[in-house]
Amino acid sequence: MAIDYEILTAETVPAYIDSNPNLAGIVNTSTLEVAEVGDGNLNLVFVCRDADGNGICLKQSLPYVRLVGEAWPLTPERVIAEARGLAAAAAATPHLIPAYYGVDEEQHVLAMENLMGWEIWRGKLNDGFIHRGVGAMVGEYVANLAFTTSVFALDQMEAKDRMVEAVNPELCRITEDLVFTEPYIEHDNNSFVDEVAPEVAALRSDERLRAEVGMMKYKFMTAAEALIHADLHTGSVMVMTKDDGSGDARVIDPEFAYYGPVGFDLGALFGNYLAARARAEVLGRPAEFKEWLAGIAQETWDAFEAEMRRLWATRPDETWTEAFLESWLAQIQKDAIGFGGCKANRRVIGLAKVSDIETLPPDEHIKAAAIVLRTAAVWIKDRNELATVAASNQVFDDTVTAVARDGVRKPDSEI
Ligand code: SR1
Ligand code: MG
Repeated sequence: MAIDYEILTAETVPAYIDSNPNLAGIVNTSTLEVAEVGDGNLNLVFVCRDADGNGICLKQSLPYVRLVGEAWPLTPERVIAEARGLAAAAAATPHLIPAYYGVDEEQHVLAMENLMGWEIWRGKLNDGFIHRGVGAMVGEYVANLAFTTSVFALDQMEAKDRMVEAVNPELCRITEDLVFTEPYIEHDNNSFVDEVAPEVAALRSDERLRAEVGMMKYKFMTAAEALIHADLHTGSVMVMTKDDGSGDARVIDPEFAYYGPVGFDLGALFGNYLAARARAEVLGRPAEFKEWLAGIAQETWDAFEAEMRRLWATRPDETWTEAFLESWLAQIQKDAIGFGGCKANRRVIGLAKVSDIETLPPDEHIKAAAIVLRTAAVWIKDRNELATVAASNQVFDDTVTAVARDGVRKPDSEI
């Protein structure tokens, strides 16, 4: 593959910073320590710290999917979508994202605060750490990003301009394929152990489920409600523990950002909470951790709803009435449950799995996979009847009970 821009390395980063006037004065490059820490699926990430303790983080888009290699080309222009997502969040919730230092569109590099001492939420959930308040913070982030970029807040012409400018087809196609299509068909990107195959077969032969997944995909592809993060899993949230013992959060990585359904961001969180809950269940984590985790989706929803109600009072256009808000919130909650199911299934069956499930010992892995897939299937099919996060949590509890009682599906089993 011919690459027409310089791919950074830990060795070349100091000179790159020196050559970029926008980055002058943030760190002392003569004492800079640089480490490439990208453990995501797409990019290079360099965390840098100088001898005085000042930091910067550079993220560079490769012209292909890092997880797969040059065989899967992908536009490095995605860095512009990420810059757009960061800028919108900086305007709406600056306290919930890293400080943003700008984008280099030629070298496809984004510069931001080095969140020193912060850690990826997924890893902390995997290890059984409680960060109280973080669920609410991500709900607050989703509401503010959604409201401030939607027709609820913007002039109708500006909203259309922003929607056009934020079209992100290559990244959306990844989600369309990996989340909504591939898990439900035979595809080379899928993989799962033999013991999970009967659970996957049950999903694939469920015509109603397939139709409802199609409805969710259709909404993802057509409902341009607001600028959404569009990849808001627990690996896109960094956390730390504050001095008072509560948690703090920063949302990162909005390179999939586009105008899409608001429920998709909440669903991404719900689907990943589901994976974390399944892990906690099969590992028999302490009750305090499991109880906190059991309440996290509700905490996120409650914060989202409260923030939307607060922001609603600022809307300039009285077309959007109080009664409209009630209907809209009810619809978003149903969408979030359905999208949550779609996001969970792909992480068990398709490409780009999650460590919550993948790092479990074999027997626990199989049980957790079954819990996730069965819960997710009900969320997708029955989202309109479930209607609330509380009801979706009950589906999880019932599924845990059923898997403990009956075991996982065997080939040709009737469960
Ligand atoms: C080929 S990219 C795989 C996944 O990584 C990103 O984090 C998104 O979740 C995407 O679906
Ligand atoms: Mg990402």
